Amino acid sequence: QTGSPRNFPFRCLQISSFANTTWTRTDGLAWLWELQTHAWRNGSDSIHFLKPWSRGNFSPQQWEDLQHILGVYRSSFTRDIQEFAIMLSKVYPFELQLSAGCEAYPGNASESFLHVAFQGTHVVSFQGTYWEPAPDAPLWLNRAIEELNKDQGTREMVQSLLSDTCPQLASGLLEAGKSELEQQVKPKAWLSQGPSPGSDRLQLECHVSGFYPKPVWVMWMRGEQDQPETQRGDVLPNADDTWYLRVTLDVAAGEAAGLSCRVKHSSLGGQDIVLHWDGSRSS
Ligand code: ELG
Repeated sequence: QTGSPRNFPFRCLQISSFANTTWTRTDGLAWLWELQTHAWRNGSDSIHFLKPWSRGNFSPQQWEDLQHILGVYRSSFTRDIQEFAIMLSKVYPFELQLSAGCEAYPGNASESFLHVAFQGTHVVSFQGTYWEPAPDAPLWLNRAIEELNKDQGTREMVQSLLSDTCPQLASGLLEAGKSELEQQVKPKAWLSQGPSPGSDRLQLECHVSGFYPKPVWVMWMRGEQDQPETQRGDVLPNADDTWYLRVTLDVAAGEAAGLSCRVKHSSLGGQDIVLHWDGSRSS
């Protein structure tokens, strides 16, 4: 996309595991769109910067302050939840996941969110100035939410983190990381033969790797004709912020000749990659 203004959400994730009354851990990570920018490991006092621009436009003092707030929060959260677990007789082990963040829009507008999941199901959100149960949250949660809402100091801190700190950090990151976010990395593609799906049948594999951003189109073709039997795997992450995809086609051994794999990606500027199956390699 050229020139069209786009939005890149900034997401902070918290993963808290409560194994039993004594063993717990909490990890945090932050993403700007598809790129991980920060990591905050359980034992660590400091937030780890994963990109040269992860500081955004925050001063060292602002990072100190934020790290301090989050450090206090992490230990209070763990203690709170252990207390709730007793009060609500919640059975270990359980997982809590938080997803919080914001997205800046053209002008000065921005939108923030904070959602909490218990055992993988959305149960609580922060809306405006209060914690609120999710529409179909279990009733036992209301007790916890009532308690949480009594702490005005915490509500005010959450509100200011969501409505001030988050958009400021996100826009600074966006400015500093823009070229990396908007970069285009071309895929490499290659063909191979998969495990035989049956007698006289072949599995043709087309591998596409190293591309950025994520959207990609890959099809097995006969000439100009899409092969609708094409099976697309999941787009999987490589370790270097690029993506990988495998696309397969099961065919009768005699029909493999004349097939090709076509790759369309924004980095290729309309010059699709086309790889032809070499009939002599198989059967
Ligand atoms: N408050 C100390 O989530 C998500 C980012 C939140 C950052 C807010 C940080 C505020 C904080 O650390 C804890 O509060 C005391 O000290 C504050 C100043 O540092 C203020 O003076 C405050 O008034 C004072 O009370 C406070 O202990 C807080 O409760 C920590 C955890 C808050 C929280 N709880 C939470 C609970 C979140 C999601 C779901 C649940 C219930 C789930 C139940 C499952 C069993």
